[in-house]
Amino acid sequence: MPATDLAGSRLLHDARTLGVATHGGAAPLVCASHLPQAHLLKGVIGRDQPVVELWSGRDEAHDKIIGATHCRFNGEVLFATVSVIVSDDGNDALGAATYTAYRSLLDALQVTGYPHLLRIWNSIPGINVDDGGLERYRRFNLHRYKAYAESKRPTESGAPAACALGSYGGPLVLYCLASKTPAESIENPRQTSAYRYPQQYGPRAPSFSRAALWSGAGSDNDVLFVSGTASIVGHQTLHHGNVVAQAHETLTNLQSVVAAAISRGARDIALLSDLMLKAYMRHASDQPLVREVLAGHGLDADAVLYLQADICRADLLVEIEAIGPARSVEIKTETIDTQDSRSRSSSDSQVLRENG
Ligand code: 3EB
Repeated sequence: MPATDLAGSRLLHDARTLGVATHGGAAPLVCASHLPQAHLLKGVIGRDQPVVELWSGRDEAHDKIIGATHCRFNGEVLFATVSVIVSDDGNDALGAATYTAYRSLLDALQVTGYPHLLRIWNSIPGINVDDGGLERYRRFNLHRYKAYAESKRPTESGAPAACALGSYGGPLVLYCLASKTPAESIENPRQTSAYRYPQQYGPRAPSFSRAALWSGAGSDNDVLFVSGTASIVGHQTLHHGNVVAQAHETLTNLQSVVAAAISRGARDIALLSDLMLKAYMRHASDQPLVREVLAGHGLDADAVLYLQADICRADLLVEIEAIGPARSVEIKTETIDTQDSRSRSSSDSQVLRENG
C-alpha cells in the first residue's frame, strides 16, 4: 500500500495549516509535501487507523527547507520537523544523530527569525537500549544539552516544554513549535526541575521545563504547553510496576503544574480538564486501566489520544502531556483511513478553540 493520499482533505490544503505529526501508519502523507511532517512509529491504541495531528494558526503560512529541517511559519509561530537516521555502527550513533538534528533545527529557527522554542517532541528509536554502557536516552540528554549550549540556548529555566518517547525503529524525529516571542517557563513544586536531576539519572540532566506558558503576539492568546509528565516526585520514580498508581500520581503532578501556571497568570485555564491530553503507555494492554483513572478524575477519557511508546525511564509505565487552550494555535487530530486512497478523514476531530 503506498502512502496515504489525503488530496480531498480541506485541512491539509488550508494555507493556515502549519504542519502535521502522523502517528502510526506505514508511510507519510504523499500529497502534502508543502507541510512539515513528523512521521512517528508509535502504536495508536484503540483506533484502527493512523492518527494525524494537525497544527494550524490564524494566518497564512509559508514553508522553507533549511538543511535537514522543514519549517512552516505565519509571522507569529513556526512549526518545524527534522529526522535523522541513526546508523547502527554502535559508536554513539544516537548521540551523533541527536546533535545533528538539534543543530539543524536550532540553526533553522535562527535563520527564519523564530528563535524561541516553545514545545518540542522527541521520538527516539530504542530509547531504553544500552549503547556501549550508557542508555540511549542518557546519550540523547548529553547531546541535546551540547547543541543547546553551543547555540547559546537556555538549558535550564527558559528551555522549552518537551517530551521524549521511544519508537520502534526508524530515524530520530523531532518536531516543534517556536515563536518570535518567548514563553514563560513553569516548574512543578512537587518535582525537582529536570535540569537539576542528580547524576544517578545520567551524566547530563535533561534540558526542559515542566511547562511553557506563551502569550503570543496579542494580549488574548495564552497557551499552556505541559511537558510529558510521569510518576516522579522529587526526582524519584514512584509506584514501580503499578500503572494505576503511576497514572494517579501523574495526574496529581499535572494538576500541580497547571495550578503553578494559573498562579503565574495563565488566562482561560482553570482546571486540567480545560486542556487536551495525550497519554503514552509502555504496554498497550494497560490502556483500559489508564482510561479508568482519567475518567475517575473527571476527565473526558474518550477525547484523549492513547499511544504505545517506551518512556524515558525504564521504570515508568505511563506519561501524559497536555496543551491548551489556544486561540493563536490550534490542534486537531483526525483518523485517516490508509486503505482508502480517496481520503476519508473521519469526523472525530478535536478543536481546542476556533480561530480568532
Ligand atoms: C521526567 O519527568 C519524565 O527529556 O525532554 C518528560 C518530559 C521526560 C521531557 C525530556 C523527559 C523529557 O523526567 C521524562
